[in-house]
Amino acid sequence: MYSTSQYEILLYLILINCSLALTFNYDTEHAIIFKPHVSHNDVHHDTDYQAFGSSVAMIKLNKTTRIIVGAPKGKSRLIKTHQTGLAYSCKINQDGMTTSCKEIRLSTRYLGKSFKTKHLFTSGMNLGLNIAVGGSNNLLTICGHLHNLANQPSGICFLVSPVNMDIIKVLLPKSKKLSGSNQQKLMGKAVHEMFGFSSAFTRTSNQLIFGAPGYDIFRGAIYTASNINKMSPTANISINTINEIDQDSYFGYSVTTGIFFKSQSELAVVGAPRSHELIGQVYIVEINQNDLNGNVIQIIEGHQFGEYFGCSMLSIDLNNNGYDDLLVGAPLYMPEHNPKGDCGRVYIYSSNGVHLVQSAIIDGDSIFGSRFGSSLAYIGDLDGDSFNDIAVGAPQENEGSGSVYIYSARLIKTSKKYLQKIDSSKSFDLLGFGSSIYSGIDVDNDNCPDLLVGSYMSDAAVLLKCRRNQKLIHTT
Ligand SMILES: [Ca+2]
Ligand SMILES: [Ca+2]
Ligand SMILES: [Ca+2]
Repeated sequence: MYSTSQYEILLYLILINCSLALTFNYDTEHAIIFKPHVSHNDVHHDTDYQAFGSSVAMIKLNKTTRIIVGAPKGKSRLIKTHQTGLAYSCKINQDGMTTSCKEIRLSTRYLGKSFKTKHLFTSGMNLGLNIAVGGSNNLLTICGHLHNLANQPSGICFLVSPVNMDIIKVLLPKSKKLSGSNQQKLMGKAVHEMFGFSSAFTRTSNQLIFGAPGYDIFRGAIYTASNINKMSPTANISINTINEIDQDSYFGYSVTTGIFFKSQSELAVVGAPRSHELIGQVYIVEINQNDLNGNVIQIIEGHQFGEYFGCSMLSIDLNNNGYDDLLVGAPLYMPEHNPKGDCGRVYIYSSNGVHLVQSAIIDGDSIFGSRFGSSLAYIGDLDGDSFNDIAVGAPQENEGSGSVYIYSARLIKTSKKYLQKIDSSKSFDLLGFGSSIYSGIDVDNDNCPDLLVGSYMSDAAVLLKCRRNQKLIHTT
């Protein structure tokens, strides 16, 4: 037993080390799971794998949230061409627990006679593998990077109004001759340009950046579409390449944009995970609306042969210094102590106003085969310290079930410990959980953004609601 004075000292020690704080985490017990719609009259069968969850997004219209899920291997009920892929719009039913997902009926009525429907949708185009949300009107891009018509580079994206799901613009790569032929060949096989494999809306102007990692035998390129708000079914599109990049670099595998430097201009960030002899590179380039070689502002090199540096990226101000920081995923990174490989890692670069310099590294639990860093997302401020926080996907962790790690950005530099790990093998028994992540939208209007996670190997997407959590936290 403690004497009174001893008890007071003990209580004092507890109080100086801990404080009562309002924190948040994600509620795995009441997760809401979305699956693609399958009806008895349908051409679908339960066994038809759709890769539903390869991409996820949310759009808030008034107070209602649309959950968007891409299924690039699915068969469209609305488009007669075999297996184009598709995107679903999902909702939570009134009971608050069950869900329904319907194919997004992409309407071509706005396009008039500019395009024939049969030319817009081609078999095996992987529609829905890449979905992005942005622009001043919260528009949606849905891409099919393997869309293919004769004598045309491959890939197509649709700019879609989320209100009525009309296609308001068709975005196509430029039909221009490359080294004498549009039909590029490698080892006797045609090589796709893969326009729309990645895409990003600019924040400060109404432009779109698209990655085309297959361009010129996988040298890769980016395209910029301007005037996306103009009432026209097409956009001005320009291509930017980088002269120094070798073939097979996959420049354009991932794209994002950010304001990193004192100039305050918004720059494009382009991942090239196979460049520099498989070390991988990330290029910071000016967004250019002329068909030019890109003006490179900074190149960030990968660190390890084959780590797939630049596979995923996220640009967000983590340290509140007014400049965006850059997170770069390297999901095939192999630590020295675990030579089995594919543990994955995320590198964080912060700006001093002039350059981006490496400021931290996160590894998750460094589990063999987990592919930590395959996906990255901004999640808002989860722990209430006024710094932005992040989620990192490790979709192959625990023999393919997958996990999502939640980090407080402020704590990354010092502890590297995550706030929460959402482990599919413990909570949902889904496969490929964490292949895609989207947040920043508050679905249930409780002032805390909720988390949507794709689980493409199980044809599922999981909505995890943010939950208030009052507890003692250590402050020293
Ligand atoms: Ca910053
Ligand atoms: Ca925070
Ligand atoms: Ca919420």
